[in-house]
Formats: sequence, C-alpha cells, structure tokens
Amino acid sequence: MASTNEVKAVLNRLGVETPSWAYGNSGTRFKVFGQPGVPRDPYEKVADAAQVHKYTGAAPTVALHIPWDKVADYKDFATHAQGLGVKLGTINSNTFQDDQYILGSVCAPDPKVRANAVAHLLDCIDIMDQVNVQDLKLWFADGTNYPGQDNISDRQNRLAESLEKVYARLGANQRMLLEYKFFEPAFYHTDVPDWGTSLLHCMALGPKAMVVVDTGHHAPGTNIEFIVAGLLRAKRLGAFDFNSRFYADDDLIVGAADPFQLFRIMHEVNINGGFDVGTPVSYVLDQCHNVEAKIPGQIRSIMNVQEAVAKAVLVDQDALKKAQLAGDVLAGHEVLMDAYNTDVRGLLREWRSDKGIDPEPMKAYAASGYAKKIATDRVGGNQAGWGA
Ligand code: PSV
Ligand code: MN
Repeated sequence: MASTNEVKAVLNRLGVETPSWAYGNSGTRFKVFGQPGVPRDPYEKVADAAQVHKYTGAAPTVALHIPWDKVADYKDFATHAQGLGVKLGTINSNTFQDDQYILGSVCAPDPKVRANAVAHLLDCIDIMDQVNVQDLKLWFADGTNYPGQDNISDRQNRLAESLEKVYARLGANQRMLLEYKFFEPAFYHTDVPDWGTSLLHCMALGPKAMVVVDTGHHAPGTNIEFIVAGLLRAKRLGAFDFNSRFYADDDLIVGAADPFQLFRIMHEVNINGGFDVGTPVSYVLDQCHNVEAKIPGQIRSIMNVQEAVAKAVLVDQDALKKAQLAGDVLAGHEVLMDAYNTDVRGLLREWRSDKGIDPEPMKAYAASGYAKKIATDRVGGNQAGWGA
C-alpha cells in the first residue's frame, strides 16, 4: 500500500472546483423547488462556494456559467471572490437557452445563428481575459430529433469551422475544453455525442483543445475509466465534470450512485499521471441539488471525491504490477479491492486536522449557523435558478 503521506500529498494538490449553478434552485421539468437562503445573484453564489472551501479546504475555485453569472464588473467580482478566499474558475458557455438555437448553435443550418453562437463564445473568452481564467468549457445541445432533419456531416463541418474561430482567439495560456453527451436535449443524434468525436475535433484544432468527461454523459454500462485512461494516454483529458447518474444525466452527488465506479476512474487517473504535479486535468463538480440542501450537498461531494482519490492512491502499485505481469488475475483484482475496501475516513480527518480545519466538514458547517443566516438575510429579490 502507498503511505499515508503519499495520499496526503495528492490531497494537498487536489482542488475540486464547484459550479455556481449548484447553489441556485434547480429541479426537473416537472418542478423546481425553491429553498430558503438561496443566492439571488452571482456574488451570493460565490459566497456559498467560499463556505464549501472553508469547510473542506479543497474547493478553491468556482465555475461560472455565462450568461447566468453575468455581472457588470468582472474584476470587481473576482476581487469579491478573492476576499472570500476563493477564485473564479472555468467559464462555461451557454448556447442552449436562446430561442434562436432551436435547431442548434454552432452546428445550426442558419449561418447567422452560428455567427451569434461563436460571438457568445468569444465574449466568454473576453471575460476569461479580464479575470485571468484559463478554461473555456463548451457543451453544445446541438443535434437533431429526426432522421433527415439535417445532414450529419454538414453539421460536423459547421462545428469544426465554428470551433476554429474560437480556438484562434484563445490566449497563450488559455484552453478550450469540449464536453460530450450522448443524448438530450436532442434525441436522434447529438453533434458531440462521445469522447471520440470530441477528441477528433480537439486533435484537429491543436494542443489547447482538450476533452471533458462528464461522468453523467454516458450510456448505462459504459466503461468510463477506459475512456479516461485513453484520453490521459493521448494527453487530451482536460477536465472532469463529476456527478452521479442512475438513469440518464441525473446530476446527483458524485460517488452517491456508484462509489466503486468513481474509485475505478480515480485509479486510472492516478496510474496515468492525472494527479501528478502540473497535471493538465481539472476536477470540477457539475451537479444540481434538487431535494437536498445545496451547500452541504457540495461539501459531501468534495468528501466523496477525496475518499475515492485516497483509495486510488492507496493501491499497492508494485503488488499490482507484479500480479499483472505474472498473469495472476485474482491477485491483481485483490490488490485493487484491498484499496477500495480500506476505510479512508480516518486518514481524511487527519488530513483536515493537519490543515487546521474541522475534521468533520458536514457537522462543522451544520453547526456554523450559516444556513440560518442566509435564510434570514436573503429575503426579497429573485432566487437564482438553473437558467439565471
Ligand atoms: C450539460 O448537461 C452540462 O453537463 C454541461 O456541462 C452544462 O454546461 C451543464 O450541464 C449545465 O448544468
Ligand atoms: Mn457537464
């Protein structure tokens, strides 16, 4: 087994970005339930994200979604975040909520619509410039609902042309991260449905284009860790969007549905250099808390990620290699399961104490009175929701 210090060293450099939209109200197409104390603007979302960092010590940045998190003065917004102990992170673009995008955005048949979508993406890079952010994350709702609705190859060409324009605008230290999703909202075909399509576009664009793996964006039974290993091997894994799914893109708490899958993913990340110093992989949550409290939901998620990472780093690499080279199937499997079945909660409590934070983040947050305070303070105004 790896030593406790090795695990702690990885935990020390593992920052997990939380998404601004996790702090707003969310739901399904059936009902969005409002919760007391929910932020009314991006400044309050960042204040909540700062709480997650305060109690976990592991969530130093906040992902933004534009235009949901549009503010008048981004530099002021960044200063506000820094004052609370966090930084602004990935800029997520949004080309899926305007009426003009009914037939797609960067792949739409109408060149004016494509031009507007590209203009939005360039605006996102302007924001990145202002607040010194590295990553632009692209997820396109583009696709078709019926065979014959549009030409699949033409749409790929439009996608490539649009992406080239955006890629050309990236600064020297900026990256374009292309997320895939196999269906929804399009039901017949999606223009970036899988890692292969994303990778093909990234390879054509250049080294600043990398693939995003959202753990909720695969068909049931997909071996996600295989995809992760392959993308790391190709040096094109740019980021994770973590969440859990039981059925489709459920956006539930990471590690809640299948902690063993999360461990297997982290094991591949670990053995393929994804936790090394200077790794290009960023770790981001992409979740919505529809029926549970949002800040504790994020805290729990960070803890789940840390537990999976700790177990993955604990895997005895020498014993594993030995078993694999000897063709000892069951010994190799046992090495992996030994690490998975290790209770790492004590180690994580120790890591938190070392850092001077409470070893029990959920309890410490609950005792802090913050939930009551925001419920009392945040009256009036419009609560933020998925889409604002
Ligand atoms: C799409 O389902 C997605 O995973 C993308 O990352 C979006 O930006 C995000 O969800 C919005 O919730
Ligand atoms: Mn996502």
